[in-house]
Amino acid sequence: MDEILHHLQQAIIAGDPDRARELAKQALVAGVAPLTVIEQALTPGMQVVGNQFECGESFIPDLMMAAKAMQEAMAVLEPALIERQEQRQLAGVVVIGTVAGDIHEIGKNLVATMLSASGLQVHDLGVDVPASRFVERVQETGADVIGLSALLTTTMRNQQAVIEALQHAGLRQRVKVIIGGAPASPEWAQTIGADAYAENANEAVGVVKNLLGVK
Ligand code: B12
Repeated sequence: MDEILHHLQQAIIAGDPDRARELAKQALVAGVAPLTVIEQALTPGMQVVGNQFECGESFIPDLMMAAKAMQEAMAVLEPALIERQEQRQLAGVVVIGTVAGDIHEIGKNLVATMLSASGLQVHDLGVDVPASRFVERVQETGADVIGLSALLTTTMRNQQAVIEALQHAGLRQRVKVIIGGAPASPEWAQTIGADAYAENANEAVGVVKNLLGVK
């Protein structure tokens, strides 16, 4: 099992989507829990690539290939994650997306997957989502919670723009707002009037359930 996870982590670092997909399948066949695969192979693999990028040891095409490899592995793991929770009743409705101007999606996808896996109905709006689109989807779905991801210091202010748009639409009291992404913080959440912040996908599940008052 450890060997498969090690090879999978290496496939993420090497940006090899085919191998990542195959190794994710092998891990499931070997009986490894999908969450363990994510936490012990995919996330640390992406962290290595991120560190290499920050040190100038890898470049944007390398990042994109690593991201593609992670997404291929996630496509294998996601149904298994959700299947494990399929008997549970939906505990609430979440609208999630990456804010305008920002195309980072890996972390947001992970949060969306974990929330689905924990029994919530999740509407993922994708990346580069304008504030008006968040408002529309909250109206259409009657969402209880809205999740706003931002990975850039230049786009984190668009988390605030969404909160303002909700206020203008008279929806702010009806929906809880949780923010996340590398530059976000509990202090930033407080500054912009969000209800909560979570540092990672695991924490997000607990925080969202707390906001909804469910166990
Ligand atoms: C992969 C990556 C890319 C990929 C994205 C591919 C994709 N499909 O998503 C590509 C190559 C496209 C890219 C592009 C760019 N990137 Co980039 N990228 C990264 C990198 C290396 C990793 C991000 C990642 O996926 N991490 C893995 C995931 C699992 O972690 P995560 O995103 O942090 O998410 C977790 C938490 O933050 C949290 N979370 C995330 N969202 C949410 C939402 C909610 C509601 C909650 C509760 C929690 C939560 O939970 C997640 C899971 O645990 C980071 C560096 C880093 N170490 O973070 C730079 C980084 C974010 N990028 C950066 C930059 C500058 C760019 C570019 C501007 C580069 C350029 N010059 O073109 C462009 C921006 C394009 C745009 N308009 O968005 C900078 C940002 C600097 C800053 N302070 O603003 C970083 C920090 C790198 C650096 N040090 O310079 N990037």
